[in-house]
Amino acid sequence: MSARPTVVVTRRLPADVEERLRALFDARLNAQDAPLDATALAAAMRDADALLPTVTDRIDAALLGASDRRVRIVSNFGVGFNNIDVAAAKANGVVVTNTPDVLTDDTADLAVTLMLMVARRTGEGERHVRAGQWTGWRPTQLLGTRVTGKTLGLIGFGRIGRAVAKRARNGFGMRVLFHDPYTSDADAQALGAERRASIEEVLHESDYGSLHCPAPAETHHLMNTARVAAMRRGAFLINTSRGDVVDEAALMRALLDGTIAGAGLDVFEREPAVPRELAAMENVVLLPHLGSATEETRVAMGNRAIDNLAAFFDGGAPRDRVA
Ligand code: 8YV
Repeated sequence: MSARPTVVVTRRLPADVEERLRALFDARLNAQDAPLDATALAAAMRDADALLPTVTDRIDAALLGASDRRVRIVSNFGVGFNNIDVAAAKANGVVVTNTPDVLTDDTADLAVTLMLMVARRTGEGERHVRAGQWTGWRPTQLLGTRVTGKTLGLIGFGRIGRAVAKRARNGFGMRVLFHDPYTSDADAQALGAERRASIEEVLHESDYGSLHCPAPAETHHLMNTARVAAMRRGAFLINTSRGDVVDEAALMRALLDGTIAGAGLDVFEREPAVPRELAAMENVVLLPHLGSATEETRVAMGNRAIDNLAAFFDGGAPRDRVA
């Protein structure tokens, strides 16, 4: 690496990651952890060689196409990169990288957590105990739905979808169905998962539906009114992908009128806003985008983002280039 490149880091990262950033680069860290507003992002694009953003930063065509832009690489902290206009990055010769692999297991664990929580009504139970309302054990109290041996339908069978399949098959003896136009049958057979030709077929046969697709424009509202209605009555929807893959209004209607039994959501259409009607429902579990939120994974994500920057500034090819 020649002169130390200037890297703007938009949010606080684990201490070890910030230390490595400081050691390698002229790192502009965000000690306050307040999201950068549009003016601050524009200044960063102008004054730095690289940007290390997160899901809370929208890196749009105006930023990427600005005539005074100095940033040459956007090293996203996250596997999903729907916060970045990748087409505009390509058009303007800006390299974009992400952080795959390192968060696969933790995100799969969280999808399973949501499935168990919503099926077994653990959120309701916990609220009940904490509120001091528990008056004693009863045979009919808070009866949930069994997970073991049921059918799980995965929409998307990439790294995270496959990790969920493994847990569901090996841990809970579930039958696993999936729809994914980009996965080979060999991958599926090794995990004992069965392909279906359409999303509707998967949903129609599944007790639990879990979303593991990326979030480009094509998957916006993939779970629309019709697809939610294609789910079994009594089924549960789990989302750890991106909020806008689900039409939240359609989902709320289906939850209210009993079209489906419940939902476990880690992501929302307009984060951090969560509709009040949704928050008032007992048959949903709501988490604040925790998929990759373990100490181990957030450090690994930071290191992966740094590795991508280091490779770029060393004149090599960043391992996780997506644009
Ligand atoms: C992160 C994620 O919390 O990697 C992703 O795509 O959604 C999460 O792991 C978030 O993206 C951090 O920027």
